[in-house]
Amino acid sequence: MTLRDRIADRTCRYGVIGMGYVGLPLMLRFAQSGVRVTGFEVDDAKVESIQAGRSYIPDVDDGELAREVEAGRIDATLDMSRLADMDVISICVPTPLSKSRDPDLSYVESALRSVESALRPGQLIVLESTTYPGMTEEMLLPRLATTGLRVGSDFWLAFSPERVDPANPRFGVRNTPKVVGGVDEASTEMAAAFYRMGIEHVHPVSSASAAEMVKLLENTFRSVNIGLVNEVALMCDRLGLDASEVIRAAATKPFGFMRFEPGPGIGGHCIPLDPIYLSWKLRHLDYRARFVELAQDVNTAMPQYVAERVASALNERARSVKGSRILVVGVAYKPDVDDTRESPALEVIRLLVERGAEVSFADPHVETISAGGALLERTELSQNSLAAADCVVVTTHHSDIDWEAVGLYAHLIVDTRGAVPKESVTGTLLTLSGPAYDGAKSVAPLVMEAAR
Ligand code: SAJ
Repeated sequence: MTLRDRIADRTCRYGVIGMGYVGLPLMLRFAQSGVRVTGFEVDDAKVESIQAGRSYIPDVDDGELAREVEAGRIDATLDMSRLADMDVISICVPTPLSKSRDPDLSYVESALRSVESALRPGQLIVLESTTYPGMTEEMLLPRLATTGLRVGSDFWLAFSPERVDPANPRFGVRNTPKVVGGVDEASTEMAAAFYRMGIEHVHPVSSASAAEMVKLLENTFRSVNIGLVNEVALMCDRLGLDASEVIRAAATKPFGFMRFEPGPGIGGHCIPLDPIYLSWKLRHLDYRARFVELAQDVNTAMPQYVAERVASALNERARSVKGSRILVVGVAYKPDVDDTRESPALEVIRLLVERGAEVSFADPHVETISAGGALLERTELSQNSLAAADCVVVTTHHSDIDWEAVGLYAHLIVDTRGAVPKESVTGTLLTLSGPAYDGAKSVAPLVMEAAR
């Protein structure tokens, strides 16, 4: 039977290297579409968890996973030699940045060594890890070709960007269109045929490099637009305007505008890193990706701006940062996730600790963080913890936080997310830009009376 036949009758064996926030949802999706899936890992805790039907990814439901494990459609292993039994292999390992902010391809290298030694005729290999345009063709193909097998006939090789959006209630693997691009036409077709088994819409492009560039465009688009609105906040502050009000009003335009929100910087595993893969590659082609680099400059400078805004807010109340008790509310990199990777809140905390503040944090999704070299346990968000703080800094606007209570009990708030409703504020509120709002001089007396 050919691979096309095995795809057509869903008897193909599917291997996913890397059971993380990309690999595990992919495994579940294809198991639920009737394919036998094996997860390959270097972390035995993950293997044990999957074998026990327990998910460690919030977007992957335990019950659904357990059903597929019990049905024998999902298993997991540390044994990379079993890749030889797979007909299709997706590589879903991290592609972080090195300390020198260059692409760190060590995880892909490691996975590639395993794939190379297991490669046999009839296999489709797909890289899903975000990388620079050209990597599949320039690095993976030559290595796999050393086996003597011919791409496009003995085996197939493609790139397909992951489009996982953690905590997104609407879009998951099944209904997020999947872009695929092969190193040749046969590989594109084979990859498209495979992904169509579990994903509603597959969008083939002409090459693996095009598919790699699609992903980088998507995330650079976000990074640049977030950088733009962050700069709008810096400009509005100098103009004495509230950037959120301006952006909210601009967003009433029903065409030709797309709303982004200023914040304390950008976090997560995609947006802060992916654009750097693009600028890194273009530098090797003697081209400076100016928008990418400018957006990085603006976005990475936001935590410093927030720390300075806190310092001047305290100064207005004759307090120095040094010795002030500061409660940071929300440390995950975006709302309603428990992930703190690259979270700008951690940089804000580090900067405030560096200035001598006594910093604590509250976040219903995160129990401990390492910031400024210390391990911090979370503080419960309560009337007492809010009232005890000289300044409350809002850095992540989780939907399950009582923002009215923050407005009611905090004396001084620097809200970088526009999360605290003004009408609830009894003390002083600063957003990312514009003048302070003094709740004590407005409706607040009634609210304060009610709170007593
Ligand atoms: N952010 C802002 N202002 C905004 C939007 C985001 O400051 O207007 C910040 C967030 O707080 C966060 C960072 O940027 O710290 C990244 O936010 P994100 O919404 O882009 O969230 P991610 O990193 O989970 O991005 C994922 C991406 N998915 C993949 O790369 C596969 C991205 O492509 C999605 O567009 C994004 O989810 C999404 O749609 O939410």
